[in-house]
Amino acid sequence: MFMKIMTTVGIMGIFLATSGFAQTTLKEAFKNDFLIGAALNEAAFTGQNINAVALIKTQFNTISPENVLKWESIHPKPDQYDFSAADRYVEFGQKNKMFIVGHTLVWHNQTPKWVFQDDQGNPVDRDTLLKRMHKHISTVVGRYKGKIGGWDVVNEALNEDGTLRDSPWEKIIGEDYLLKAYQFAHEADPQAELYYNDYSLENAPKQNGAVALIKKLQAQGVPITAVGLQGHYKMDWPGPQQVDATIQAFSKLGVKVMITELDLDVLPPATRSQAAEVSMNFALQAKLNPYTNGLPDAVQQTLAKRYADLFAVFVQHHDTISRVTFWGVTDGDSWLNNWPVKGRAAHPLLFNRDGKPKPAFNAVIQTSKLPQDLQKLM
Ligand code: 9MR
Repeated sequence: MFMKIMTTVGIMGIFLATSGFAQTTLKEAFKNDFLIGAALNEAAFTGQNINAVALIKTQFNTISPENVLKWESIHPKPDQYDFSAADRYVEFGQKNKMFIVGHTLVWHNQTPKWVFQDDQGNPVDRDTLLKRMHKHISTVVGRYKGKIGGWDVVNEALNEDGTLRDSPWEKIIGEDYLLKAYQFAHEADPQAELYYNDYSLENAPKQNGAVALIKKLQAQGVPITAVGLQGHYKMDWPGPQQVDATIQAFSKLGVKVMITELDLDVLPPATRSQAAEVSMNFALQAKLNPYTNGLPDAVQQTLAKRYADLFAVFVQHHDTISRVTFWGVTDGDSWLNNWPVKGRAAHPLLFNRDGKPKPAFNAVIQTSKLPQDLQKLM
């Protein structure tokens, strides 16, 4: 099956290269398969980054907020909400008729300490934290009711071994904090899609933990719409077959699968870990930062092939996959410029620092059914 897909991809590549159809856009190429999106930073959705805005409008039909809807941004103090940036993000999506994603309601990162503490700095009790969670979710989801189409309700609740992460949410409330978060979100906007979002769900232990978690939530009556595979991938991990098996494992639960934060790290690994754990930080060394003057052709081609292999799997599963979102618009925006080593030149996306499409862009377009449909017409 894989060989067949790969051969088709190759033939289509030649067809496109000679026909000039590679000039199509991502959202056009995949319009019959899934939504195509990008995570936006403030410079993008406020219009300050004019080049990014042009790219976003042309290429994408769904957006995610890279940081502005996180707890610390939107609710920095107990009685203080700041919706200024988030409102502009949502307005940008509405104005451009895009599917607007909310990221994220309940997470252990980018959540202020006060959420879990009383005035003396001691941990609050279960009831207090549940009340805070309820207030936060009903306020934020309520504000964007009917505008934000789907929410990453709980983000990264699992450890790499598939057990529940020992986060302050889990420690103070207990494991039903997840059930409560989904119930509160559903109550605040019954029409909104509800997602569980995490990284390295392609690895068996974590995947098994996630499958068990989703089944449990479903048994408790949570209308969970989709599982988000973040897709912070390496060049050698996960393999296309591993991604294929992961999509199937979640699809069997009757939920959609979304690729929510896609990027491919071409830089030399600073760690063997496959986790997108934001707390990791290693010292900058020249050997870890080889592409400061741009990506050499050979690496561009390897990146293009890797993207094509992954998209071939996504397209094959177009019935299950509802959205593929890149974590950033151009390479210059990517969080990978600062993680897990600060100050590197990262090249993980489809558009370079000048906003020009890389060879990976055409390789991705060529996996869509669009060229196949065109060929039928010839
Ligand atoms: O891209 C985000 C970066 O700007 C922030 O500094 C970082 C801090 O936690 O979060 C990044 O986004 C993360 C996302 O919210 C959840 N999955 C992992 C992403 C990359 O770290």
